[in-house]
Amino acid sequence: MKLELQRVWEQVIEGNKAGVEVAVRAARGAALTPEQILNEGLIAAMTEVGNRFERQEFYVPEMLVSARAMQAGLALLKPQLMESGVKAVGKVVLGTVRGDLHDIGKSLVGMMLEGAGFEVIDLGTDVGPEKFGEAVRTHRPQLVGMSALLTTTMQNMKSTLEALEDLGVRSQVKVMVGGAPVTESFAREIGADGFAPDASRAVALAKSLL
Ligand code: B1M
Repeated sequence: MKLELQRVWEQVIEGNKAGVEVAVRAARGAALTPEQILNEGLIAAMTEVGNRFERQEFYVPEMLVSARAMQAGLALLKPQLMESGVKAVGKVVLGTVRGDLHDIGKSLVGMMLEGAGFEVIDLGTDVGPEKFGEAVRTHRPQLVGMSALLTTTMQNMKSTLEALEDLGVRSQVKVMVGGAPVTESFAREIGADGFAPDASRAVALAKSLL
């Protein structure tokens, strides 16, 4: 791994927000692309944080400081990750499902969708089925995007889809799902219209669903 990327990786693991900012700027200065810094630096580090959590070398506070540090790096990359000057191609209501507080992946998906010209209404985290339904009625999007990071909360994607049916708005929108434990077959099983494993493929999927 390039030294600059190694530095980004280390600073996220250490949860050093200021250190991540310095390292991301240095990586940009060394002509590394935003995608390289994101995938091989920031995201790779969060994967390692998760592994350490599983091995009980890290606990929730360490995960949290690493997440904050990663978000600081992400904020610096945001302008470059977003393509500029693209007209609104569609509207997406996006959120992390009920019971789930993980927001980095969802925010990244939102950022990339905005960059590709979508208007994104980000409902945040811990979004219940009724709130998704209400947002569809109010904002009339073409797409609904749900994110889940826990095997327990991914089940709430199904209840959200059911709520959209009950409210009579399911046929008005295409629903896409994603998040670490979510798979293509799970998406099919619950009746979603599509699944994407990462943010750039979420953009491609959103475009194809329109
Ligand atoms: Co949590 N956590 N966490 N955590 N956390 C995981 C998810 C875990 C895998 C860690 C582990 O054990 N290895 C594990 C889940 C196990 C499981 O369910 N099988 C776990 C656990 C157990 C927990 C708690 C229960 C811990 C506890 O309290 N005992 C707790 C739950 C809280 C809750 O939500 N109710 C918890 C808490 C937290 C923090 C709050 C400390 C923090 C989140 C902070 C925040 O988001 N602001 C946190 C973190 C940081 C993680 C890890 C380390 C990193 C997640 C992350 O941000 N990844 C994570 C381990 C891991 O994933 N390796 C872990 C980077 C991000 C860019 O990737 O979110 O996957 P990701 O998003 C990707 C794709 O999935 C996809 O695109 C994104 C970009 O490529 N994608 C979509 C995501 N959403 C999409 C939507 C789409 C399409 C694609 O369409 C709409």
